[in-house]
Amino acid sequence: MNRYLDVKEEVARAVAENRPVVALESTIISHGMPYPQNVETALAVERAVREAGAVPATIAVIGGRLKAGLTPEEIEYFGKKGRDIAKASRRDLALLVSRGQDGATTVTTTMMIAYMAGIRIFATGGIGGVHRGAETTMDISADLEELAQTPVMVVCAGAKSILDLGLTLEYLETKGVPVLGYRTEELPAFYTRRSGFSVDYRVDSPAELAAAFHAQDQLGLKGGMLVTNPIPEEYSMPKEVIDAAIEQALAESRAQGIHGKETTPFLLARVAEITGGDSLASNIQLVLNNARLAAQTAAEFCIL
Ligand code: PSU
Ligand code: MN
Repeated sequence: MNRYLDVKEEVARAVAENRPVVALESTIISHGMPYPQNVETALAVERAVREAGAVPATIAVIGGRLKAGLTPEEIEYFGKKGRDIAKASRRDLALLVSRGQDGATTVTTTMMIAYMAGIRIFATGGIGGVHRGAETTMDISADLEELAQTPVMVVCAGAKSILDLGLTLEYLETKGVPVLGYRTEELPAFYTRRSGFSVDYRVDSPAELAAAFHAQDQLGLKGGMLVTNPIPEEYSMPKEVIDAAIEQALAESRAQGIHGKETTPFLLARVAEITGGDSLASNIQLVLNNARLAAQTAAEFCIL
């Protein structure tokens, strides 16, 4: 076991006994939603995982320790400190550890720490990807490279169209990452169920998802698998509303010269502010929906 890793007792026991565990990220808490809804959501997501029969393991870096499984007090701490906690991607881990600092884990570092802890299934809201204009900025999320190399299944609601979804799919294809649609042929776009882009495969049950991931493992293929689960119809947002908010946020980000690791949090926060409470309510519901699917899939994966 990695000497910098602390696996919460309940999580370690479940992993050792081959019971279902679902990893959850902490950037969504510190950078993805405002306080106190971020804490309420993180706790509700953990409850949803439990109700679906799995053990939740929210992942973060605290005082330079890699944590697989947080206490409610630690979740409160990450929510309250919000953007004062460093967003931790792969390139940040060594420095956070050597300096004994805190970090909110993105999809990338959550996958890494989950895998170190023996956790194979991870639920979140949306992944990072190829940004619009990446042909000049080269802004491509490390999440895509992590999906290419770390064998963890990521259950998400697609990606927000703050990204170039077409280029994101091309990148994943190049890297050999299967993109599955849960009960859909079309890639969902986070707040909306449709994007106009096709997924690689439609999959209709948690058992089928688990079987695909198991086969990938047995084949010795090293990378991850991306499961895209559309937001439930009743919580999805009108496409025009969300598109207009995204265009406005992108224009502001360009005007203010936002770049690097600030881009995604800036765009997420502005879209949430422009659309008010509506997008936050949708965001919460889609994460809960993903947590349930991940828990069901983890239960199926355990018995293979
Ligand atoms: N997209 C969302 N919500 C999020 C993120 C992305 O809709 O919370 C977060 C995730 O933690 C993701 C990270 O891993 O942003 C990607 O950041 P970047 O684009 O800087 O790699
Ligand atoms: Mn980036």
